[in-house]
Amino acid sequence: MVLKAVCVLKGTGDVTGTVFFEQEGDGAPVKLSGQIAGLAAGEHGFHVHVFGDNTNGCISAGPHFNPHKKDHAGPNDVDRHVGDLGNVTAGADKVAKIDITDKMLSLNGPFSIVGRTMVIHEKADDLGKGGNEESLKTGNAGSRLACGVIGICA
Ligand SMILES: *[C@@H]1O[C@H](CO)[C@@H](O)[C@H](O)[C@H]1NC(C)=O
Ligand SMILES: [Cu+2]
Ligand SMILES: [Zn+2]
Repeated sequence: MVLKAVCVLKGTGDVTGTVFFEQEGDGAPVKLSGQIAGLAAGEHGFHVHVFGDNTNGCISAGPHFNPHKKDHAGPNDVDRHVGDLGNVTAGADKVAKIDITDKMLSLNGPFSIVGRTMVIHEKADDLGKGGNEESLKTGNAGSRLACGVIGICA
């Protein structure tokens, strides 16, 4: 059973972050905490992408983690990508505090996010409500500012 995981996010610019994950057991919600710094003030899309591959930077992480073949949506939608966590909001200090509890993510079982990549984006995620095709894939969240692989920790 994996109870704790961590992700250190880095990119080609100033954005850096650390996200901690905790799950009390398989089937329990996952609690995310931590912070991401160096962001423009405002909302930034935040997702789990399918591959734990950063060989060519964050682009190698591939699309959103979507094992159930759904359209992109928001974290409170029943039909969504497993990786859809919506937005985090940076303040005037350029820091976004992460405090998310998610019922669809898991650190265990066949749809575990361990070994996949967290990505923080340039723009706000429109949660699939943008009215165009890209909205149903990426939420129009723009480029990938920083990313990191989710790893097991003590
Ligand atoms: C971004 O996601 C957050 C969290 O799900 C949501 O509250 C907010 O409305 C979203 N922003 C946009 C522009 O859709
Ligand atoms: Cu993303
Ligand atoms: Zn998505």
